[in-house]
Amino acid sequence: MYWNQEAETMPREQLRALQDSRLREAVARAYNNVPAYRAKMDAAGVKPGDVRGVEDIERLPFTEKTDLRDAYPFGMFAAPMEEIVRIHASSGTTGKQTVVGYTRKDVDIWTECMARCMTQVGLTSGDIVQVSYGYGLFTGGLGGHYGGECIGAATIPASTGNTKRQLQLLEDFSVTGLLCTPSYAMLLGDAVREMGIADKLKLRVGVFGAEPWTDAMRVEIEKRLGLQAYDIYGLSEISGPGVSCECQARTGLHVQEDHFYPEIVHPDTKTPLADGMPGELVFTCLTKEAMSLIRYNTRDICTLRRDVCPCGRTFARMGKLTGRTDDMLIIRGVNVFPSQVESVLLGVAEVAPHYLIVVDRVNNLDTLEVQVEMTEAFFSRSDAVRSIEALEHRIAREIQSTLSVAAKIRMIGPGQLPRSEGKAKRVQDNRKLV
Ligand code: DLL
Repeated sequence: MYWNQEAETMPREQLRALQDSRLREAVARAYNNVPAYRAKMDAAGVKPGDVRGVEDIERLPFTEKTDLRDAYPFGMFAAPMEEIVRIHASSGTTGKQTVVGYTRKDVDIWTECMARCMTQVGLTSGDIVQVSYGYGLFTGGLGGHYGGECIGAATIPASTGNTKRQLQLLEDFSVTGLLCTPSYAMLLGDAVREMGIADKLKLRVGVFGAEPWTDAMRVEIEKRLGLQAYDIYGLSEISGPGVSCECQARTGLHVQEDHFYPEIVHPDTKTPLADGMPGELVFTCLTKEAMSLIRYNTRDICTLRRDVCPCGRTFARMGKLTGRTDDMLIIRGVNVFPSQVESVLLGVAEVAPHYLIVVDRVNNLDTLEVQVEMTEAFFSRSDAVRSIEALEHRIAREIQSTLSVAAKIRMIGPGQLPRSEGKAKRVQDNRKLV
């Protein structure tokens, strides 16, 4: 395992030189190994030799989530399958997943990034770390797991769910570090209160991410669990958790800039914005082998700053995310696009294509309700009333299996949902996050 901790405090000129040479390699790898990139770059009239370094990055075309969808499943891979050692996936804009691959070196670098994040929030080999992110295609569980092991912490692969067992592990194993989504941390915190076990816990550090959360939520989580809570960011396309994370100074999330080059661009014009201006966050993967992501538009909105942090790290810092410019919802840490719900509904003959997705937060847990109109034909059937419940269950099961998220389905009479003359309003998000 190579763990380049010095990189984190490298003078910025030195970092820039490293980024320049890595960018040249990344662009050449993409152009030579991924036909979709070659076509994009050819269309933009730019050849790998034209990119001398970061100063020329604006000449390169952007990559979008739809590019990954179009290349489903492996079309964006830049390494042969013999070199791929891991595959993860996350929700795409349609029913198809966004698939990501890793070579052994990619997994090592991801691990290193996670290890850095965990180190910068104060976790060490003396800690007992419970990873309560989901293990599976979602990157949270395994990302946290490898990071924990890398720093030498005793790492517990608790995964999600079964709150009672989670609390038992926290208490019996004297867990000191907790990794999970902030909403799950709130839920655990509430359960700790209810059971009156707060004084039995040894928790001191929490590393929470995968969904937006506010500073008000941080205060609540810290109170309930008796720990210091830190924000961690990442996305599967770029590697997973650990693309950036707060340090103990908590003045922004340090981007692992020796591996991921960040830009902020204007949401409409896509022109780069100065530090401090909010816009879409774009990443170029500088070292990734299995997948070359050049100027990948995350659609996440935040700011960047590049002054030196009180902690001494020189890596740029992202502000907390304030939203997204696409319609992706994050419900209990699961990415959900309204179009995925729509495609499930379109496959059900008894319902009309009129629906409303209502997202709420009840007892600190996100809830998803889908209101959908029945067709006239179904509604006028003599057994309609008796069949509604079964239909609601069938749709809920279908949504659970396609989107991996629980939904309550509510059947509405034909013509009952408000119609819009312009863009249909499909989503009502009642959560107050910012
Ligand atoms: O959520 C990876 C991850 C796992 C990050 C565990 C942190 C901790 P995806 O499922 O691909 O990957 O979702 C990525 O989630 O584009 C953001 O919109 C959102 N997101 C991730 N971290 C944060 C955060 C993982 N700290 C998408 N704050 C991203 C706000 C976040 N939103």
